[in-house]
Amino acid sequence: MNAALPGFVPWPEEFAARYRALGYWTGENLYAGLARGVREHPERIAIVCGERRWSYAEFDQRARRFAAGLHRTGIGPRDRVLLQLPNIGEHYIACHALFLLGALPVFALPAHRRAEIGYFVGHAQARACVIADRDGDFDFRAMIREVRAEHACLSEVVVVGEAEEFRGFDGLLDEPLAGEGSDASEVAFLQLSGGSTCVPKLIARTHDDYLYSVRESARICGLGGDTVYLCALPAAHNFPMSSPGALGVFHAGGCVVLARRNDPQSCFELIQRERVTLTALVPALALAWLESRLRARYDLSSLACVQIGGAHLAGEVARRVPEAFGCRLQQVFGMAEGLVNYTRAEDDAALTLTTQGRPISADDEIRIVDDDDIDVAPGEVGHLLTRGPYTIRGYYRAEAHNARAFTADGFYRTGDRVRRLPGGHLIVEGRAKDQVNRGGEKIAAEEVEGYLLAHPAVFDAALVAMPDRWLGEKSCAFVTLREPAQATPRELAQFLRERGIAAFKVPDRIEFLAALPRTAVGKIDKKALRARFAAPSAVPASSFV
Ligand code: OOB
Repeated sequence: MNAALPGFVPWPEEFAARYRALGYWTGENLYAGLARGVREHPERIAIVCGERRWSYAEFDQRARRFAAGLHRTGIGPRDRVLLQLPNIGEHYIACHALFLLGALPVFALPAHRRAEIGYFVGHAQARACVIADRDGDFDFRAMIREVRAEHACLSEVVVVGEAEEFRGFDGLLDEPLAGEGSDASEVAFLQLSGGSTCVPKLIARTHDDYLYSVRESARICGLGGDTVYLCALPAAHNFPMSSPGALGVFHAGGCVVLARRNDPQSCFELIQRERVTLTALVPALALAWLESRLRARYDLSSLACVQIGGAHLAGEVARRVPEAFGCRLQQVFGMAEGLVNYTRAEDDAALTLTTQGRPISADDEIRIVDDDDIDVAPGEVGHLLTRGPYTIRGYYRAEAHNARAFTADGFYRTGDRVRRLPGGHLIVEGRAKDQVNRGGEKIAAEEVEGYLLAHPAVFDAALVAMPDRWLGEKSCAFVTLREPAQATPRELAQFLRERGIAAFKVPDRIEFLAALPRTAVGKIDKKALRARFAAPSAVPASSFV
């Protein structure tokens, strides 16, 4: 049993025993899928990245060689290693090398900047990081220099590309490390939560629990050796990683094709060239692909299924998918904290188009409750609470927050408002958490409000979602100033950028008000602020940043 990583909240022993007895937790670790691939079909292609094609045997060798190199620098079991890579093969090499070592990847997204990366490194006490040299004109090495100046724990920096004073990724490849990987009851990695609080939360997932969700996802989605999966979303996100994502594909012996960019042309080219059978999109991306006239110029007939999840999928967009792509639509409603729901191949059109699916596991416990945690009547809308064999029991090192985010008996408060059909399918009706879901990218309102409040001219700030045709939601900050005309929207946006936050968190619009509306108890009335968007003419266009 887990002499757990400090800060990890384990399942109570009776639950863990039950999940093992039921065969959910098998004791296999996340390296096992790759190890099996090498045994059973070493020559089969596992990863396509640009012109590079790696077989399972080559993938395994590279992961073992990288693990050996990392080991030589002193990285070992339970050490945290921040991973921030674009969609390139090195991402999977690094993460499997860490699984083999029993070290923990901390999965950052390429969009994250100094503020987020600094926080993750500090909170996880990361000893090393693996980054790319640059992305367009953004230099990750320069960012890491700044992060390192504040976090002495970060002793090793590995760079894919021009390493400058750091270690080069390829230079670290050494004689392959033997071994099978770590104890499956251990924490395997730290994933980021979309969050709704002032600081992002880290999610610790174990090999046992995660592999269960990967294995079942691969089965539910019908993956096999002939699956060719296009990874169009950022590879480190939970959806393209495990629902069923790349890990599901490796588990099933299929092939993952990495899309460096996810614009229609780049992806259509890859789908045609590699005969892609499956991909996962957020609704905003699905809409961009649907609207693209380039669609007719490519042979997309290999597609068997397009998965859509991560944010609300409008019914009219859902309806267009099967015909436009000549394939099945699968809705996915998941969360990095655990619970994942899928519509199934056997579901009729109505279920597929209008629901977000049903849970993976018979042991995913679902409660739908009112504001007082009382179960609502069947079919009514309420807050979704969940507990199960792959849903965390607490965030990593977040004791005070955990007391609010989980019930006393261990249910996770998802912050989503749902209703359930008699067959168990869930329909996401909205959310109670204070978050903006900007095309699948989650923005915690409190976090951005905190950045705004740090500006000397800002007296108060409230971030809310505003509807957007392409992204579903964009963010609008309503701000009151200490003195009128002390700052412009443009200056505030620039101020946020200079604080080093991900670009998607900078409000799409900043609006000045004389006072923020308040509820009877004196809280900022975000509902009233959101209602302003019902009459768009009420908001002057000059406030765009
Ligand atoms: C996925 O994971 P996260 O952690 O980025 O975000 C989770 C949240 C959910 O709590 C919900 O608010 C929203 O994203 N969400 C959806 C949705 N899928 C996720 N809202 C409406 N409809 C959907 N289909 O986003 C994620 C993780 C694994 C698989 C798929 C998505």
